[in-house]
Amino acid sequence: MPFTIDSARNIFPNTLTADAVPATIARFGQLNAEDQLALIWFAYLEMGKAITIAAPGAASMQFAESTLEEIRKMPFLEQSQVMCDLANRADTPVGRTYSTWSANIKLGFWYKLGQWMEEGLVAPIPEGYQLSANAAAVLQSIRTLEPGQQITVLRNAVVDMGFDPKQMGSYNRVAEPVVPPQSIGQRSQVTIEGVTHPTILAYMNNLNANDFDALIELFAPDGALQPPFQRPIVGKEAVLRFFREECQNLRLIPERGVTEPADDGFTQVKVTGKVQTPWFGGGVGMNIAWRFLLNAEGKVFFVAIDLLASPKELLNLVR
Ligand code: 45D
Repeated sequence: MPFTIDSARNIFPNTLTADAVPATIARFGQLNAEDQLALIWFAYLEMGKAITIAAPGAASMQFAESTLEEIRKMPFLEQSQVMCDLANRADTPVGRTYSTWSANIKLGFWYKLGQWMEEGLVAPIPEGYQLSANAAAVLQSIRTLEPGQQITVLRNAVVDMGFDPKQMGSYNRVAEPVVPPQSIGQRSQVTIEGVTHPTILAYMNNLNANDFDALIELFAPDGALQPPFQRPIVGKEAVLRFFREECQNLRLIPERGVTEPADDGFTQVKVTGKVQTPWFGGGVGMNIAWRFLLNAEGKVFFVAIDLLASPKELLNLVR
């Protein structure tokens, strides 16, 4: 039977992903807005002791600047209301603007607000704020996660805020401009124990070099990419847009993998290794698997990127 995107999602079904991340996010989503904000604040403070955000430069802030200025000028009570409205996904002007932003701009916006909260320019979480029992339990589960999973929980919490974009009709998405790809002489070349397929090596090297135009040519026209805990993004145009909006300055450090024949002349390849985000640099290495299905022409028909349950999974290359 020929592969479909749906059947391709099941290659290497033994791969154990970090289910604690969506489970934690679901519990977080049940909390009231005040608890959500306070919880993130406490989690962020605690994590800040172990891992520092390398933020300056990770996002260009000019896109959120006018909204940030507007908030800075508000009295404390109004600032708190704006933050609660975002957590509540309320239909407000700020909530609508927020929804037009790429994930990176949303993160940069909260990063700035967090700094201002520390400096006393934006309403703090009230001193002595008592988390509800449920919120305290969610915070406790976040503490037990590994750093790569903790930063994914924080990221997903931020990305989910703001007014529901599906209810907004048509709007212009706001993302940072795409930086030019690294010059050929500067590029690093990965090596992967057990994998020599040129498409796989070129995938890693082009993504590391921000060369999205070369990267997308590795995909089949109907090819798909499935980011961690998301539905597949299908078709070259949509995948290219995702690369340009969400994938600048990632560092992929694949370590090992397996290559196996599949039906219809397809080839399945699983690679495991680390990925670093520009937000935390070398401070946090996420344990990642790439599950590729290449068509008979050697083009990417499907690739899933999974956040792994534990470092032990880096060695799990069985079918
Ligand atoms: O509410 O091969 C306050 C793909 C309190 C592409 C706050 C990939 C109040 C293909 C503290 C102010 C992309 C899929 C909030 C590979 C409050 C591919 C602020 C994978 C919110 C490999 C909170 C890439 C703040 C991966 C400032 C896996 C929180 C990338 C900041 C993963 C949190 C990147 C930050 C991750 C989190 C980045 C900066 C997980 C960043 C996380």
